[in-house]
Amino acid sequence: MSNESGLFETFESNQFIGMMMKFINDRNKLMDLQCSKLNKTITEKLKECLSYCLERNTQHRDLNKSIEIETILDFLHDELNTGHWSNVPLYVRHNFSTASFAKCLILILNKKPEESLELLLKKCLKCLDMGLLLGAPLENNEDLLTSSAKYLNQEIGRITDNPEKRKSHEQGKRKLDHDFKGKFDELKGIILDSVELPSLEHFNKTYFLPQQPVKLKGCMEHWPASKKWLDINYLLKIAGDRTVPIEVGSHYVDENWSQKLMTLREFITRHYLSDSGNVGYLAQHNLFEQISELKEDIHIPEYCCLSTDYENSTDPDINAWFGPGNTVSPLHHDPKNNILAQVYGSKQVVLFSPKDTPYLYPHEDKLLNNTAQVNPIDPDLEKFQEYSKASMYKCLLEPGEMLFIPVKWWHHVTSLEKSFSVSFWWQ
Ligand SMILES: O=C(O)CCC(=O)C(=O)O
Repeated sequence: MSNESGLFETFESNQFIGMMMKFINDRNKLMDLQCSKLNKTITEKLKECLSYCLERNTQHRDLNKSIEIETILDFLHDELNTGHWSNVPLYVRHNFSTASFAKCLILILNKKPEESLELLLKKCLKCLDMGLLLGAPLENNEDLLTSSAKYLNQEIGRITDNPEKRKSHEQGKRKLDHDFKGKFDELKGIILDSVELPSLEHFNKTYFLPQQPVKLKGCMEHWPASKKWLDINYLLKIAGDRTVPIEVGSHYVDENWSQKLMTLREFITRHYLSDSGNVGYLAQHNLFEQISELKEDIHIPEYCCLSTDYENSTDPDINAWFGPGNTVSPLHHDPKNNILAQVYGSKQVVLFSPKDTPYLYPHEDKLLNNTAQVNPIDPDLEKFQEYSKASMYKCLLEPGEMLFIPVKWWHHVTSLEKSFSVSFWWQ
C-alpha cells in the first residue's frame, strides 16, 4: 500500500526489488565504476544512486534520484553516440548497463501512487532492454540485466494474462507467393547443390575446406523453434514487451531506410501482420543474448565447430532475421562463415563467388565496401557492363533447411513470405 506522503511499502514492489537484488552476484564489482575514466561528478552521482537502491530505504522516497539517474543516462548516451560504435570504450558501455539497472530499481522505489503496476514494469523492462542493447555484460554480474528482464517479463505476463483477451494471431502462412516462385525459376543462375544431413567429415571435406556453398537438409528437425515459433502468441508471450531494433525501409542501402526501437509486439502489429507496405525487418539482431529463453529453442549446428584456425576460433555470433514477405538484404559479403537456418517461411538467396567481386561493383565508401552496387535481381547492364561475366548461384531456402555461405561469398536474400531465420557466423 502506498500513501500520499510518498511512503512506498507495497508488498509487491518490495518483492520486485528483493528479487532483482538476488541477481547481483557481486555488489563490490557493481559499485566499482572505474571512476578514473569517467567524468567524476557523473560517477559519484551514479554511486549515490546505486547506494540508494542497494540500501533500499523504503521509508524514504528520494525523488531527486529519479532526476539524477536520467542526467547520468543522458550523459552516457551522448558518450555512446560519439564517434564510431566500435570505438566506444567498454567502460562507457559497462556504466550504461549499471545505470540502466539502477534506473529500473529507482523507477520501482519511486513509484507514483497513481501509476499502474503494469505500466511501471513495462517502463522498467524497456530500461533494462536499453541497457542490454547499448551496454555490455558486467564483470562478475554478466547475467544481471538478462535475468532481471526475464523476471520482469514473467511478472508482466502474470499481471496481464487474460486468456479471453488473448488474440489468436494468424501465423506465417505456408503459402508460397507463386509469382515470386515463377521469378525464382526465371532467374538465370545455377541451382545450388543440396545435401541431406552430411556427416561432419563429409561436410568438412566437400564444402568447408574447399569453401563451397551448399544447402543442408534435415539438420534442424530437433529444434524446438521449428514448432514453437509457428505460434505467434508464444513469441508474444516470451518477447512481446521487449524492445528490439527494427530496420524500416526497403533495404539498408535505400535513402529512406532507418533503424527504430520498438517492442516486438509493436513490430508484429505494425509490420509483420499488417499489409501496410511499410516493410519492417528485425534483422541481424542478437535476440538470443537479449532474451535467453529463445536460445533454448535453437541449437548451434555442429558444423560450426570446424575451423581453419582453431587457436583463434570463438563461439558463433547468432543473429535473428524475423520479418514479413519482401524483406531484402542487398548483395553483400561477411567476414565469417555462415550457416543461415530457416525456421519457417521461404527465402530466395542468390550467391556469387569472391572471384566475381570485380563484376559486382562493390561500393567505394569504406563503410559499404562489402556491399555491391549491382542489384542481381534487376541488374542495370548499361551501368554495370562487366556484371554479365559473373556466375550466379541461386537457392530457394525452405523451412527446416540451412544454407552454408562461406566467408566472403556474396549473397542477396529476399523473403518470399513471413519468415524467421537464424544465422550462425563463425570462424
Ligand atoms: O536473411 C537475410 O535477410 C540476410 C541474411 C544474411 O545476410 C546473413 O546471414 O549474413
